[in-house]
Amino acid sequence: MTETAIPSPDESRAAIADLRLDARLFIDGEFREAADGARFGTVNPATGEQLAEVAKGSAADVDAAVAAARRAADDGRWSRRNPADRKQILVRWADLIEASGREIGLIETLDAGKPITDTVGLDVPETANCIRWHAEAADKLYGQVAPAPEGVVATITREPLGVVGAVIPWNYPAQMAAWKLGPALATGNTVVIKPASTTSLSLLRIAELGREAGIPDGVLNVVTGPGDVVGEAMGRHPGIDGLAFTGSTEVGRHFLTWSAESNLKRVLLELGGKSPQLVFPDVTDFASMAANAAIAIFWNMGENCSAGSRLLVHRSVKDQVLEALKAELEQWPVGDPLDPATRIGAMINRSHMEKVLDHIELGMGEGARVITGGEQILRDTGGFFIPPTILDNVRNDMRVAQEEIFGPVLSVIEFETEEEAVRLANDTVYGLAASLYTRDLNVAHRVARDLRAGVVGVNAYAEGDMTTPFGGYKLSGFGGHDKSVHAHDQYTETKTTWIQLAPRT
Ligand code: TAP
Repeated sequence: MTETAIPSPDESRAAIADLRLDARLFIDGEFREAADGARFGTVNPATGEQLAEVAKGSAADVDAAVAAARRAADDGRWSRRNPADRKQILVRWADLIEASGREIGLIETLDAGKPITDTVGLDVPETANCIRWHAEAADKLYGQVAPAPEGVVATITREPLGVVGAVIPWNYPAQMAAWKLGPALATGNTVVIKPASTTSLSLLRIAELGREAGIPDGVLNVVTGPGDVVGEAMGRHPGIDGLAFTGSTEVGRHFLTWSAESNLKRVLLELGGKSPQLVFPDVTDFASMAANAAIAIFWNMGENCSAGSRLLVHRSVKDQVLEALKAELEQWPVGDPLDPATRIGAMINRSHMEKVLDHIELGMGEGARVITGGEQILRDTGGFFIPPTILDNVRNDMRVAQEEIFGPVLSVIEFETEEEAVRLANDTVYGLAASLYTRDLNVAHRVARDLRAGVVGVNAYAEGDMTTPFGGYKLSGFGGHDKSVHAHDQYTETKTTWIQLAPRT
């Protein structure tokens, strides 16, 4: 992986002047307007100004994309291709994405308000890395031969589902696309993918690079447009064999219903969270703990499904923990996402910012005390900025401790015993991630085992890497995992072939 230098604000501004944003649908290898010619405007959340006019797809466009994907699935132009060729094309695609790191990162920063240091330095490299990782597995995963009786050869092989639909969120637009596209394409599926309406642009550029890399027409199709139109049409479509969704639990449930009411397509859901961070009394390196805890909740403006939004702290160390967190936050400047020093950019849009501010008010009404942040700042920019906010005196039964806020808001809750900490941590409808801080190996292993969460970090905020699966328990997920070879399983069917051999004559 080559490292891309983060552009200076002047370099970014010069690049913006040269940006070519194609905001049309990408179907059957070409850009085209929506069937009815409709478009919708998107806004740069750091300035409140209009950024682009994006094609507003409809059910007719979903039909066209699924038809193209179906033709490509049926004629085997991708699924029956030598897996080594598929690998080569996808690796080339990853290389092109990496080489366009500054451009794609800039697009995401403008579209989503994310700091340029994160988009260019993390999100785009991770997008390329994800596609490359799955591509490289394409010609390395074997089928099985079953221990069948004499005279029989029984093989167990994996075959692509066919046409995969993906509906993805706005918080990591390119990366979430890669988490679906990498394994779905590496295993030979064709795909129809819908980005979030607020953040369609980077995926369209990535799809264009896919064509340049040699992905055949019809194999990768992008339909932009509103979730309740395009997303629902995909969820109900009889021509889609599997549907991978990342977003809210509420919308995720609909996909299960639509699957049940249509063709029983396989549904994979990666949903919300209210993840706990547990700090035990034997912690001594408060600075390191606070640095990790801050990343867990404030990275990406807290717009992160695995955000560690509940800090469960042993009563005896609470003061030190809060002091360390306040000191850590001095290194988290909020502001212009184009400034490489910025660590907290803008919230995705005005309505989401208002929802987050309402939650802060709600928490105060429930008895919480704001010890830092709590209000919109930088109003004169026209953008939607909320600084890191810490709410003290929270009880786990308050709404701020139970509802996913999806913003830079940390609720601090005290505990006395290990049992109580585990009980509070698990007292949530979600179960995506958790982190715990202790120097005692016994506590670490006991608690990690007791936590009902799909990803547990010990002495770190950790989601693992491409080699480890990502997904949640309870209302945080359903049907499978993103990343690792586990993701390959979910985009494939299992086939048994039972071959009866004639006896030797
Ligand atoms: P969702 O509404 O769930 O949006 C996620 C994706 O689903 C987007 O592509 C969206 O399209 C689409 N969608 C929306 N309504 C749909 C519908 N009725 N039928 C089919 N597809 C639909 O999430 P959001 O509005 O972006 O955020 C709401 C909350 O969801 C957040 O506050 C947060 O709690 C949670 N969320 C979680 C995650 C993760 S990573 N788990 C990510 C984002 C949001 P449009 O963009 O066109 O609406």
